[in-house]
Amino acid sequence: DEEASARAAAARVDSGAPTIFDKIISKEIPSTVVYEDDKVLAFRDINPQAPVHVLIIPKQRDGLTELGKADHRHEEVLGRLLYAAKVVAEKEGISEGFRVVINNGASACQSVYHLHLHVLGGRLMKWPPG
Ligand code: DGP
Repeated sequence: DEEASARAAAARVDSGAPTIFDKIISKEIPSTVVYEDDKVLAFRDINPQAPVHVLIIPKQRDGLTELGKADHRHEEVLGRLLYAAKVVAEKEGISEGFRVVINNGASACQSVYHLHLHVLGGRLMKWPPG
């Protein structure tokens, strides 16, 4: 109904509140980790949109609720995230064709406000995306 969809939309706005990804980082919520180092964690998306669908997140959110909030201090971790996407693609055997996506903000369907890259592959990735 209308109230439920208004609530859902409000929940998709960047409030700066902790997200479920904190509990994934702390392992309070289980996830299937495919790559991890000191700065980033990569795990399988719970709702995969392709045969391979991995999320890559900074272990320290540090204000990076969304890409649009990035500051110069985030440049290093942004590079680490993108490089991790390449490493994950290799590990998953999709180096030949894969897609990296960042949904930024409610109108781009961002639902978790802890910056994350989607790495998608294992099928033909059509263009343009929806
Ligand atoms: P986005 O819409 O770009 O904010 O993507 C958020 C993604 O996070 C979405 O594809 C589903 C995924 N997700 C949400 N909650 C969980 C969870 O608890 N575990 C895992 N593995 N993925 C989750």
